[in-house]
Amino acid sequence: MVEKLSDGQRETALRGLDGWVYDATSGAIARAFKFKDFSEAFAFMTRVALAAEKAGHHPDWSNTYNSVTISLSTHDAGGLSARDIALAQAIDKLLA
Ligand code: HBI
Repeated sequence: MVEKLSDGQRETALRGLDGWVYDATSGAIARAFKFKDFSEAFAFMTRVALAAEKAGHHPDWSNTYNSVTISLSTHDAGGLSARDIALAQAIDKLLA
C-alpha cells in the first residue's frame, strides 16, 4: 500500500519541484508546459511516457497543439504519494 503524503510532506516536496501546484480538489499536483510547436510537445510527451513506464506510475494529461498539462496523483493512495513527487522530478529533469 503506498502512503499518502501529509500536508507538511507535500509542502516540503513541492518546494523541491519547478512550477508544480497542488490542487486540493483533485488532490493532485499539476504543471502546464508550452513548446515551440506540436512536434516539440509530442516529443516531450514521448519522453514523459517512457519515464512513466519506467516508474510504473502514470500521469493524467492533456495536449492541445503546443501545450501539455500534466496532473499527478496516486490512485492507490487516494492522493499524493512519493511516486508523484519522483515522477514530477523526472519530468522537470527532461526540461533541464
Ligand atoms: N499511476 N498515477 C498513477 N497512480 C497510480 O495509483 C498508479 C499508476 N500507475 C500504475 C498503478 N497505479 C498500479 O497499477 C501499479 O502501481 C501496480
